[in-house]
Amino acid sequence: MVKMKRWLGQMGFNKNGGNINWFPGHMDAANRAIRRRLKLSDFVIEVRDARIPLSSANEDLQPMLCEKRRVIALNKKDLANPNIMHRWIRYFNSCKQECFPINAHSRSSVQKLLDIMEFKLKEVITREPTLLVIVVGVPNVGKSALINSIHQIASSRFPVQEKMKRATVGPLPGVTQDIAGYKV
Ligand SMILES: Nc1nc2c(ncn2[C@@H]2O[C@H](COP(=O)(O)OP(=O)(O)O)[C@@H](O)[C@H]2O)c(=O)[nH]1
Ligand SMILES: [Mg+2]
Repeated sequence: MVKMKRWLGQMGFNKNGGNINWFPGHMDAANRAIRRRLKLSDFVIEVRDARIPLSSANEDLQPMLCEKRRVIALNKKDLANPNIMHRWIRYFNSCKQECFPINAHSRSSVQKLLDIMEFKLKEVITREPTLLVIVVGVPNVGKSALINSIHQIASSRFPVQEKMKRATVGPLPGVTQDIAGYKV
């Protein structure tokens, strides 16, 4: 038993090496691909789960996300305990991190998030006709649901003839396995 413990202790359970490498290559490649796009983005909506706002963050991307104009969307607020969620909001405010609780299925809630984004980008909007907004987050936090709601709001304000490209929403993680672009 003692020998076993020592052996386990010697194994590096970290992504940078050790005998067991739990950080799969495809996750590393995805982070690199996201970083490349983050460089070009005008704004970031980082989606987290309102019930677990720290453990649903992608740690590796945080240093880069901190430098971007971003809002942390605390999604699935309908499933969160409102008292605890408000304590989290106070926590993020004390860290000077802008966060906003949303329900990706609710149009009014997503509209408020868009209003914040529009306000933060108002100076850029006057210069640039096209903006790149990145929606980023770990699997299953509701990125696709949010993108579809944004799409719906946009298409009702500015009706277009072309067919809308929808993001696939699913209850299990890993429904979307690529980085997709959506014109809004
Ligand atoms: N109750 C609730 N469910 C949500 C919300 N947003 C997304 N979901 C559900 O969470 C699951 C994952 O959503 P999805 O958009 O596919 O997550 P993604 O992997 O981040 O793209 C789906 O079953 C959605 O219907 C929300 O605000 N409230
Ligand atoms: Mg998805």
